[in-house]
Amino acid sequence: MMHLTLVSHHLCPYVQRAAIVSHEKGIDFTRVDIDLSAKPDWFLAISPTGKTPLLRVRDGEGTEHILFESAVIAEFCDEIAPGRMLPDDPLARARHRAWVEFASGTLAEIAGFYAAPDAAGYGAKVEALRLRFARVDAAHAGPWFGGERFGLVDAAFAPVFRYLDAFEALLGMDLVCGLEMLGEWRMRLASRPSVQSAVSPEYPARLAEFLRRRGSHMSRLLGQAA
Ligand SMILES: N[C@@H](CCC(=O)N[C@@H](CS)C(=O)NCC(=O)O)C(=O)O
Repeated sequence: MMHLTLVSHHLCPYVQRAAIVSHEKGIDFTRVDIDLSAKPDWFLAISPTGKTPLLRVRDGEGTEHILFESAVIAEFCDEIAPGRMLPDDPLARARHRAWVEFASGTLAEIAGFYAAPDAAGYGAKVEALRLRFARVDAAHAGPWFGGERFGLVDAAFAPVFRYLDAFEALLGMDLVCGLEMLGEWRMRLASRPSVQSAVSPEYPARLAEFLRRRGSHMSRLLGQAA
């Protein structure tokens, strides 16, 4: 019997993927949140990248194994419990992995968006993000990304869409206007229990505070909106 500890940060979107997949697969884990601005020594000693999520896996013999990279952790959680969140067909599976990677790239664009120092950089990120959302809208089958089964691509995009909820609530900004299918997928994801439980009830307030303190163009817009 394995014991899993997910080393996390309360705002980290990559951690949410691992939490969503674990919940979907009925896998129990202990969650330990750390402060990424003052990383504990024990974390730095075991983490090759210094990033969350990190999964500590204690196997049946008591030996600890360290897994890092959210996409790898999500696939591991998928593989250790019955049912599959990736398609069986190799081509479809490869395609889904590519869209998980696309979700990671979208999270990186979002980080660039909320950290953009000026209006020009901010505007460029808005355009880049709109293009990405149009791409994923065209690739999405419905009701979930790959069709009838909730999968790893759904788990990867749920944290992306959670940011959109915050941008809408705080700035009245709609980055997916006109993309009807994507809008429905997003709402379906928001009401999924695994997605809801991947963050704490304090998440929206913490994220708003984080965005306000970036010293970025978005921080200034949030200051004006307050
Ligand atoms: N490619 C990594 C990205 C993880 C990542 O960027 N985590 C952020 C928090 S959301 C982090 O730990 N940042 C701390 C740092 O870079 O020092 C993954 O998918 O797990």
